[in-house]
Amino acid sequence: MAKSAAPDFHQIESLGEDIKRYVLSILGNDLYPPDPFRYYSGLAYAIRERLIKMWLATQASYYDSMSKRVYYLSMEFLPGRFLMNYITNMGMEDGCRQAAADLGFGLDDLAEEERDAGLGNGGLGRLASCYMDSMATQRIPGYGYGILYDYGLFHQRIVNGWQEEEADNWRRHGSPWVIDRVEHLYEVKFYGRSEAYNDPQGVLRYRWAEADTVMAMPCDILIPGHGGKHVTNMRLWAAASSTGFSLRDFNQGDFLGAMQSKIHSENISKVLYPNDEPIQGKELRLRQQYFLVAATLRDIIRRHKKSGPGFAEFPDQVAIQLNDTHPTIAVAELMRILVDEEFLGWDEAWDICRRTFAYTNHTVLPEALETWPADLLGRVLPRHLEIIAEIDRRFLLEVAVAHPGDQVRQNRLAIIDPASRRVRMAHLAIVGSHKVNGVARLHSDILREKVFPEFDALYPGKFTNVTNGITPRRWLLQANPALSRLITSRIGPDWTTDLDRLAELLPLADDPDFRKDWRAAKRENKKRLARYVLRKSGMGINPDTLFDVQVKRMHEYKRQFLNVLHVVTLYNRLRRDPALAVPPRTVLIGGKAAPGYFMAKRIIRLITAVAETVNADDAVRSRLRVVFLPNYCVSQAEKVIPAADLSQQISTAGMEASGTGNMKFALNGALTIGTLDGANIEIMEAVGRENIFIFGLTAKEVEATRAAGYDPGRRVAADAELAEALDMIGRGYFTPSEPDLFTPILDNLLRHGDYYLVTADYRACLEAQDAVNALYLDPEAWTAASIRNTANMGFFSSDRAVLEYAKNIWNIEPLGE
Ligand code: DL6
Repeated sequence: MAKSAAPDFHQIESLGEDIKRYVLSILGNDLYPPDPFRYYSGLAYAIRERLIKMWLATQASYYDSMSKRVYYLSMEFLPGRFLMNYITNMGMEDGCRQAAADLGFGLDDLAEEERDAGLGNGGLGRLASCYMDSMATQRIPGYGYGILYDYGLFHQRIVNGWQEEEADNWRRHGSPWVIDRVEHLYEVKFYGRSEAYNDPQGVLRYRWAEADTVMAMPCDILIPGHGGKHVTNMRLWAAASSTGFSLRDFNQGDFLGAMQSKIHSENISKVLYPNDEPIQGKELRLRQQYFLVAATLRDIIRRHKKSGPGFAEFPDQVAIQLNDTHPTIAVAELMRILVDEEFLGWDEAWDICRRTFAYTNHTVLPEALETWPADLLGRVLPRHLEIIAEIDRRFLLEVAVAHPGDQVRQNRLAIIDPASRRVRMAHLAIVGSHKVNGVARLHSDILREKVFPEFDALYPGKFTNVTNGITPRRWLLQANPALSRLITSRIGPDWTTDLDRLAELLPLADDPDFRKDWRAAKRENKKRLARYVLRKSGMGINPDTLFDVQVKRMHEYKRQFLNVLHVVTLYNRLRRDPALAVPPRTVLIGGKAAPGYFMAKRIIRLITAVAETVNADDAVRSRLRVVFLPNYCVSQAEKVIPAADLSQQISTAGMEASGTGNMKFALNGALTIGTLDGANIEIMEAVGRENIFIFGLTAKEVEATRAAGYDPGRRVAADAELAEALDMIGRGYFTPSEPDLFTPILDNLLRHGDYYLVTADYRACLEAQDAVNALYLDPEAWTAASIRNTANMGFFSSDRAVLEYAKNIWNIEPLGE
């Protein structure tokens, strides 16, 4: 079906006219004066129109082929901007540039008008978006399912050096990419009670009585694969009140009362929860999770019934991937539907569930392993708590058979923790799935060996690994046109869908002309970033310095503080010896701290304070500059990553599940300075030990160091440079008017044991930075290493990752041409 549909989105000739038509007819605006936002919107609608036909053809091909489909359930997606991604994947860039120019605009300027869709916190949501791109490109029949939040992740401003949060009303001016499906509303229930009754045959059954209802409206965002022929979609749910508002209350003059239930319902999809917040116990979050799950399962079952087979075939037609524990209530919801509504027996229903679900774990941080108080869950979802209790009861019988008399083990493995009466969502996900995967080899090993060893023993073969990947379309082809052009000029264009082809660049690392061109591309990107920084912050940075970049969420385990200690040490060295033989450096740091994360916000303040001092010091300012990039987001990453020389991936080993920024940087030719954590290990193996700067304790050493009772004081006392840097921070050198500002950071380090082992890794980090300096002073050697990084990144394509999921977890074949 998809095969026969001609790619009529290539109608480039009419593009200019279409844009004008949309500005007039859809947006209801004048063509003059030519406003960039209107023309961006007009272009977006023109592109969307070209895509819709291909999407319909793709959907028809799913039905025709009766293929099994995967449903990727995620509370977060982080697509960023859509326009350039659509244009790139549809191969329409030249035509769009021309059409924009004919209308008096630069295409890049129009693209800048788009607001990021920031419906995720960071790595987990961005991964989901990369997987959507790869599923579409690799023709894996599937859909993403999530929530259409009105407000995405907050917008970060830096005011007097501090983070301030502003609401991200990303759809304030509408979004051309969101297609509302008002015709497919589903009802989602909450609260009420579970009621037992006898059916006409006298069988005891349960139903959900006296529930409140909220409507879920599907909103589709199309996802074109590379080449534009296979187009899939994310279906995001928006909440709507089931009743409009109470006319009776309104007529009696109680307008606010009349609106209240409507507001209460619509709140469900109002705002994305920032992670790192203590969300356990937040009822709205639980309601969001169930809202996503209930609406999605309704939609999946509707589609399944439409295509014919009964429930026995459900797992042969449907794979559901749980992106972290967030949608895990789906296990109980599918059981409820199958047992209470479709009247299947428990054992048959349970078998269907387990064969349908698979669960990806994205973190080993204990605070992120979700648990819900049983009484809260029982109040919001009364029947689900009963079902979970029954799953638990049967599961513990299994445990008892395997380990008779081991009550302690049973308590440890129980889904409902008998001591705290909390529902452990990870346990429910593991028990209810046929596969559980971590997201990098080390992470998967830690899950198996440390976090869930007893589950692994109970279910041999259930735990597996799929190392994360990133889409080369957005993260190289689109974000880095200069380098993409150069690569394509030497090895042709096929690397965009077959990233292993980048290995053909390897011999070119020895070619001085190619290295020169490579450096020119990097310099172009650095200039582009310098213009951006100037525009956003008024600060000039020099593209002829080493760009040392750390951009990611602010978290203690990611150790931005270690980066600061390096900066302060370098600053001290330069002040002591202005002729020091190190390359001039620009240190760029960006990332959002969760609004309630005190320590992360303080670290942002420390970075801005150090930046103010260093940048104002005439003695060093040509050798060292420090920039905090406000509001790190996907569209900013697209400018920052291609410009980086050095990528900082310095988390405490064992704590970063995978990281995906590390992959984006290396793909764009940055060299990594990092610890043996997450996917850094696999990156090191791919690019070669000599093309990466690895330092610090391994995960096993971290564990042993902590177990031995680490004493940071002794370490500091033995290291004069470390002591000096800490002393400066502690006595207010960078904030003379508020000398105690950073006491809490230092207390964490020196009085509370330095859990993240910053001081333990400090000296090794400095030595690795010395090696960075030495290599950077030899541009030919640095460039060769940079080329080898890019050339060896084939494995880290999200195409490889989704094909692994398809084969080993979903049991799905990609569709043919
Ligand atoms: O798997 C995607 C991404 C990893 O690359 C990061 O290492 C990991 O921190 C992140 N995990 C989360 C988990 N949040 N919660 N809960 O964002 O996933």
